[in-house]
Amino acid sequence: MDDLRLKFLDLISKTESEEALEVLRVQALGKKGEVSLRMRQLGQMTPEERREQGPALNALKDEIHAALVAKKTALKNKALDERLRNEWLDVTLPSRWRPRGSLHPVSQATEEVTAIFSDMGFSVAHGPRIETDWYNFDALNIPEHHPARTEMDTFYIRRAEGAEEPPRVLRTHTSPVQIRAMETLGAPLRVICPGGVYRADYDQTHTPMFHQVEGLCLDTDTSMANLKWVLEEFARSFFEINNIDLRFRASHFPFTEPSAEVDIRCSWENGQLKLGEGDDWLEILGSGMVHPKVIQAGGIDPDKYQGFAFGLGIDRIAMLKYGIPDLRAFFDSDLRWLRHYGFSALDIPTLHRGLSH
Ligand code: 2U9
Repeated sequence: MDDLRLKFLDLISKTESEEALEVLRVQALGKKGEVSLRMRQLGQMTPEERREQGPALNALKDEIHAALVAKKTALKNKALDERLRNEWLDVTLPSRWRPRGSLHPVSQATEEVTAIFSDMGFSVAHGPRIETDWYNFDALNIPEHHPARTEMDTFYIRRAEGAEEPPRVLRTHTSPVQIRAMETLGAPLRVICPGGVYRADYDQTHTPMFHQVEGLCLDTDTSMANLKWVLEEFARSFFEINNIDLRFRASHFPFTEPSAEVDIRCSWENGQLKLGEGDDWLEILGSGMVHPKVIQAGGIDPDKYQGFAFGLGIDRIAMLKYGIPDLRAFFDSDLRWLRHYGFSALDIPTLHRGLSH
């Protein structure tokens, strides 16, 4: 019995894993284990022998069991110590200083345009990209069969045969958002509406989805002079050049009367575009005094309020400002392009810090 005791206590003390410890337990105390076998032999002994051997065997069984439990606890503690040594984290280390992602030039330009117009007292409004043809066309003085409906290469939403609901389109401009703003906010009103718009057109300078910012200012005493000042101030701030020169060219849009397209003075030297100098002109936006029928459609009295509106392509002015040559790359999701032309998400444009520095 002493041999058995020494053997198992020695084996248990040398064991290095919980699995090996379990094998030892079965070997000693399991049904067919060596200690259990001895217990079973008690039956064949004389009563005197049994009286002597019985308690000794029970004590051996308890001792081995206690050694197994103690060793198991020691192994568990050792494993925990090991994990604590390896799996540590220094929470006092500084966080990664540069985010991996970057802002798309369209997002950056939208933020910059918004900062400029916010400073002039314009609020920002958003609206649905799927619109009824009333909000997209009729309310903007573009009646059925008006050529502008086809000129805008409209995507129509398919309707069930004999459907009752009005025809719906992917908005071709953000103008419907301004109709909705007139309905909900009333006049006086200063609002800009940035967002994606859709036209069925695809070549080097057109994509079927692009981005616009449109602006609307309604009051009792607004004129073309206010429009000119606002757009000049905008161009100076956005392109970050002081000697900006704009040219207002008479044009025609159904929603404004009179209407003007606006060009910016520029020069092209060795393929390099410079704004504010030279003898060339580059078209950057469209504008005009809002047509009385459009003010009426927005639920506002055109005899009391008048105002101006303008619209510009964000993708286009982003290309001009950041020197991006191809519009289609805007929508390719090419990570190398995004890394090259993207902006830091932490550089939020503000007028006092400089918009894009
Ligand atoms: C309301 C009243 C008037 C918005 C305007 C333009 C002129 C214009 C183009 C610029 C480039 C579209 O992205 S583009 O192709 N836009 O020329 N947009 S006036 O006039 C409005 C809008 C809403 C209620």
